[in-house]
Amino acid sequence: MNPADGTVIAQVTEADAAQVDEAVRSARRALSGEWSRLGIRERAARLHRVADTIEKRFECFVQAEVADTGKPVSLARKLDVPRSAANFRVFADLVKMAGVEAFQTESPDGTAALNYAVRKPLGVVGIITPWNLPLLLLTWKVAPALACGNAVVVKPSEETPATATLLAEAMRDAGIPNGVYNVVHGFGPGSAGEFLTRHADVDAITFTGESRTGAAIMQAVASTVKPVSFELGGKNAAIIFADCNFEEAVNGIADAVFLNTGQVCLCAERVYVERKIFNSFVDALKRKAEALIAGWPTDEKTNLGPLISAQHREKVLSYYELAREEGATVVTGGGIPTFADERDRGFYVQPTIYTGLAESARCVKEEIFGPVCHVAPFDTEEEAVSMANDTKYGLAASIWTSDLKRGHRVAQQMKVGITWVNCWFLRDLRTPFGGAGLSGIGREGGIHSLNFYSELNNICIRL
Ligand code: NAD
Ligand code: 6OD
Repeated sequence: MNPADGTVIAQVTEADAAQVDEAVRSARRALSGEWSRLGIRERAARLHRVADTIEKRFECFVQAEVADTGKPVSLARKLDVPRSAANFRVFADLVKMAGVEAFQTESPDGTAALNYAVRKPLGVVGIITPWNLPLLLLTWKVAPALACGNAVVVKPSEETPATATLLAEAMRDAGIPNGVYNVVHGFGPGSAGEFLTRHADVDAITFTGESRTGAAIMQAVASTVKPVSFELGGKNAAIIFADCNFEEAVNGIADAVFLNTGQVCLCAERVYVERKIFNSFVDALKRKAEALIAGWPTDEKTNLGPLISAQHREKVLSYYELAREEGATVVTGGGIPTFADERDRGFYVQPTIYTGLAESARCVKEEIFGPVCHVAPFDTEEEAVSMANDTKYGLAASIWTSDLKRGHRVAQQMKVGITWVNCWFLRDLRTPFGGAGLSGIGREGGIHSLNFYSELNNICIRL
């Protein structure tokens, strides 16, 4: 469905259990075919070719991403499609460079040995991904899984089926053997997602999505003891000190709150601002929110798209209502924009800023996943750290200050997987990525991805 006007774009076939099984068997077969005989260099070369193909068909991927999500075309061009090609390049290069551990062993009785580890594929990896950055998050997992020699069965979100399908064409064109990359479409519970997690011949599950879906998947994989990697939800904090570069901080927080209509797991929904600059910061952020252009996704000037679906809009609007009930002051937004054209049938909401909520309010505690934040003042560094850490989630934080000593000090106290200082969503794909608490299990990125997507076999040779 086109989130900008609610029209149906395409029909997608929902895979039943037999089709998921066929996909898993296809992946298993591929593991004993040509794919298993390629050396690392050739595997890496083919992943570079996948990246080349994405770049060659750049506009096709952009159009598919926009059709899937309703995000502004400028964002798909700047973020999603280039990052997807980069995911293949980075993991292709990394797998060629990655070493293994080796130890010279001396036992107390004088026996000497050499221990070294070799990296083997896990086998068939099930990959389940969400709708917010569908191509970016899918390739973030497919690329390292293939780099390590696995075959994959992917189950993209039911909201965003197009780019995963198009990627299959890129795989074929890049010479990835049949069966190495398999796509099944469908929903989660009682559908393709659950069939994949429960399949006895799937060796591992890597999942990005909501924390409670992570819990359901964990139960599903328990009986077959599959390794899991979970990248889950967040309720991320930003801390803005009075000594920050004001303009950079306002621009950075406007991105951190409103990018992709707030549908990025790393978005800041809790903004803590030192009291001395609180009023001026809220005013400046309000101006930023009100300057956003909620246009058609295909219009180059648009920088605020619709939410993904009617159902998700209901959820976000229920929090807008709850915020009022909880006593919030509405600085801006809080409703639905009107356009007097077809967009009135789409899933837009106004970018929204609240102040005045208690820290215990549900709107301050629960992930909303829309273009919305609550801004609260603080007086001391300790108070800011304590409020930022007062959450069951632990994905990301950002700190804004000119005092780098303070930047390090506060960053090191954040109970999260990633802390940015004077920036947000600035990525280096070699770094560990993941969350604490309800935000996930494990780390991906760089060597962490290679470690998850491979089985290490330690070999001990008596000398
Ligand atoms: P979701 O959990 O509803 O769905 C994600 C995927 O899981 C979809 O493909 C869905 O069909 C599938 N699924 C749902 N129930 C399932 C089940 N029981 N078994 C197997 N598969 C199942 O998430 P969403 O609404 O698509 O995405 C938004 C959420 O994802 C937010 O909470 C956001 O914070 C989170 N997210 C986290 C990260 C991260 O890196 N930590 C990144 C992006 C999104
Ligand atoms: O940048 C990444 O690698 C990543 N996994 C981003 C996640 C964004 C969440 O919506």
